[in-house]
Amino acid sequence: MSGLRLYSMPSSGNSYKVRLLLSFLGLEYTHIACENGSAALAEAKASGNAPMGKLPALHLPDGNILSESNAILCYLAQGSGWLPENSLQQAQMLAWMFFEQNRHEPVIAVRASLRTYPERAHLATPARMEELLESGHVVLALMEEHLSSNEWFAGTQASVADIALYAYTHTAGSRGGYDMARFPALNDWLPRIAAMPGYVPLEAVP
Ligand SMILES: N[C@@H](CCC(=O)N[C@@H](CS)C(=O)NCC(=O)O)C(=O)O
Repeated sequence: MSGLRLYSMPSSGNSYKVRLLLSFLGLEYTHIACENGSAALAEAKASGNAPMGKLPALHLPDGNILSESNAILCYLAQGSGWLPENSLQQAQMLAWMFFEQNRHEPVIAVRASLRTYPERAHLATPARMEELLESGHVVLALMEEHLSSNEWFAGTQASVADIALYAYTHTAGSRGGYDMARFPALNDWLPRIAAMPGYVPLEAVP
């Protein structure tokens, strides 16, 4: 697969998921960086290069544009070991990816963004931050419970569910202020991902 163009936000976990899988797969692509609040982001939205108004957006060589990070992961992973072959494991993988979008990202990424982006600081009331802290610890505890008896989220090897969940979990302590010491199995899983060939950190933007 060549001729891929990725519109992505350097600081965003959703965009990082796609950059990480592209790197694991060894796929070349052109990267268009559109940081939060930048003119490049406004231009990407206005020009239709981010058709759903959000990043990441992956432009395929045939002109199709894919939105939604987890959908992009599933597309890119076709035919690779990052998608389990067995339909039960595929459903388990999707369950964790829906969990990531419905329960994890809206809490853990949101708390991190309230602490990171100055223009959002006025939304970080003590009550909201406390609520996001408590609900985030519940989400992380669910992951911890699974990882206490499983090496990966679905199947016997890493899948795109692991990438989806890794993106905002690996910075949950540093950016989100979560107490990661409570989650030993999570702390074992994070370096398993980072040790895989082709791994790139969030900050390594092409
Ligand atoms: N569910 C979407 C969420 C995408 C999303 O919220 N992207 C944010 C960055 S994390 C964005 O593009 N924000 C720019 C804006 O809203 O103006 C996905 O997983 O791709």
